[in-house]
Amino acid sequence: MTGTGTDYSVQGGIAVIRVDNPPVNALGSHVRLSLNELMRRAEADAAVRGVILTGTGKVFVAGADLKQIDAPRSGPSINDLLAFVEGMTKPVVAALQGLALGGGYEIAMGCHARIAAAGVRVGLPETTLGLIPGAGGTQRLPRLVGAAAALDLIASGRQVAADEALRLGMVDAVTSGDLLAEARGLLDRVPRPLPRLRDRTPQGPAGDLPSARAAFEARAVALGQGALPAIRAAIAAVRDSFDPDFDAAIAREHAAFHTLRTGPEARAMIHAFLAERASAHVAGVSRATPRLSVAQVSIIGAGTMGGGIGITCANAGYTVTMVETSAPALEAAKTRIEGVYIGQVSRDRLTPEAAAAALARFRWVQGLEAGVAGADLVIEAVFEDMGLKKEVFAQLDRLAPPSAILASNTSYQNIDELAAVTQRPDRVVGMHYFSPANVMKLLEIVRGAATSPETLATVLDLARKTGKIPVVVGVCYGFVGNRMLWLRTVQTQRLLLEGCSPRQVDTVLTDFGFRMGPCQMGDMAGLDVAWRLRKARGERMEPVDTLADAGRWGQKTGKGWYLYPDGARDGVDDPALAPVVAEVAARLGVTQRAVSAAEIEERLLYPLINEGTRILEEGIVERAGDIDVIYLHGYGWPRHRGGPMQFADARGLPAIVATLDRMAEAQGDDTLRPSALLRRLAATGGRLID
Ligand code: 3H9
Repeated sequence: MTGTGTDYSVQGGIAVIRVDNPPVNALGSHVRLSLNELMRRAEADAAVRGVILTGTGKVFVAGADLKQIDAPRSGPSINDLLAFVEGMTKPVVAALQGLALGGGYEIAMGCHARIAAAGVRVGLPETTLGLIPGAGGTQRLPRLVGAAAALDLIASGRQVAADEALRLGMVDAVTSGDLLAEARGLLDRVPRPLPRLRDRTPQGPAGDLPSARAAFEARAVALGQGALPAIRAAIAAVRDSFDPDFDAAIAREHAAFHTLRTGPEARAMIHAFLAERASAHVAGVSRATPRLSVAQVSIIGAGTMGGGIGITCANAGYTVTMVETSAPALEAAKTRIEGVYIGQVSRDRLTPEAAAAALARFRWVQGLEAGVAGADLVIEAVFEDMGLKKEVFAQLDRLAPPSAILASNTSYQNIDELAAVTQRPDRVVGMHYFSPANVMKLLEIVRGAATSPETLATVLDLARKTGKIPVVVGVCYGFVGNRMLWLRTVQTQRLLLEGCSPRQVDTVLTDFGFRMGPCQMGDMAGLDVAWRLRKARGERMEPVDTLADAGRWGQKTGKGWYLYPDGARDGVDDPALAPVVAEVAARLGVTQRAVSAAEIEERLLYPLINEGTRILEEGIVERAGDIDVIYLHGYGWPRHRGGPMQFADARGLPAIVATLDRMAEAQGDDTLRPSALLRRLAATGGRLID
């Protein structure tokens, strides 16, 4: 590779321009400037009769450089490049040797013809980042595949395999032979005058668009609020492709792209994309870190959580031993797990063969000794009780092969204390799955003080192989997600006491973009769960425990914060609830009042954010983005709001600090005071996200 991110060579009268900008050949400014220059060089070189544009590695070009998306631009743009290519006297063929996404596929559309290696995928995923294609994609794709199909591809952002791309007309040829040789052949066949998409009119009657538009707007709503501005802009831009003034439509597309790029949704969604990738980088772990080989996983405790973990492992090809203390418990687990597979087959999520193959990977064993013999990884998923967990860990250490990793699925407990009861603290780690474990993507991987890089690397690999999004966190009570969520729980209860209805509280969060609010979540999970734990500890939380006392446990008892007549899943408001809560408030001396939606939002989110900054301060996570990944994938934080840390930056740290101070005063609760980190960043104009 040269410093330009490109390579240029002339072979037999054909200039081959190769993008070579690892890791994904993104269109950084150096690549953009160099492509502009190299096309001009090829056009000017009398010895060149045609140009092949190709890439290096698995990716042709992954599109705009998202890490530079905010950098000021100078020099010719990709639109300038494509306008130049379309005006060239020599044919240019895009030879797609790997994925062509976003700006990458837009460049290919600006060439005179396109050929793809078999196995290549192409697509315009910009809407998934809150953007629209901004280098002519909304104008050229309708001319290639028709307006309705173009809108479908742009609004879904889906990647299209080579065969389908050929069928749709997105590429002119697909080859499993020598791509460059085939591209040369295609160059010779390009008709004269050179075909330019700008000269075509979009295929398909313009009249089709209104109905397509309605369908896409409906889809946009279903996708969530984050996608809406981008999808609406995409609909408008594709409609614009019927304007015969191509250059004017391109200019409008560019303006719309720019508006979205600098808007809140795209900023948040691009951050989410990059944070997900950044969280894969873990201090002390690299590709060179040795891995322990894992084929057999033993799961101790075959309850709902253990069963879910077993399913994810079996689906990924591991042999899974489910371990229980009694035969009936094992039998119940077996029935439950088989039920999950039957459900997946009946919903067409899995073929009967795949379900049978996964089930065949399970072994059902009673007792620890037989259960962990031969295990490479043991995941403990017993009742959340430290005494019990320590006992289990001490036994596991005696019984499991000395090389085996011992993981705990605890949601709260101290991994170092568990490691201390074993002779292999380097091989002890936390694997905090979220319920239901076979569905939820997030996995908090808890690194203890002694956890070795090999152990971490091994469980990280397993997590990815099982389709999880792992985030490494340090030891603290509740780790990252639950520790922060507790602050929201406290505020929810205080808001309810102060006179907010469950609906008011929930609506603020669903308007924010969450699928559910805290009361709806509580009703779903069961209000009795935490109530029982508190009772055992002699603690109380109001008003929720008054509801639990009265048997209002949520959906399972037909009433909780809401009523669920006839087993309904969506709760209806209960007029009898407010007086019950008002009585508790009066007993506790809490004055009820009208609380604004803005205050509810601040109280539900700012203390949680504040706790996130303490977690960051304590080094429990490596970077603020890791907290966001945890909230995006484990707690339903809407993607177009970036995650709690990105949201805090966007909202403005000084405003959050001032509000937290006010809240601490008003509630007489100094734990609500802003963290030192938050205060410092707010005072110095700093940000949580680098
Ligand atoms: C666009 O094109 C706008 C245009 O319409 C208009 C302007 C021309 N930029 O995902 P991975 C990094 S919008 C910068 O783990 P994989 C990533 O952060 C763009 N960096 O690999 C990571 O870095 P690190 C439309 C990027 O093999 C490394 O590459 N395009 C970009 O699993 C590896 O990433 C898209 O939305 C980027 N565009 O998957 C495509 N992409 O090593 C976005 C990745 O520091 N990209 N990185 O952690 C992808 O979907 C996947 O990365 C891809 C490879 C499928 C390409």
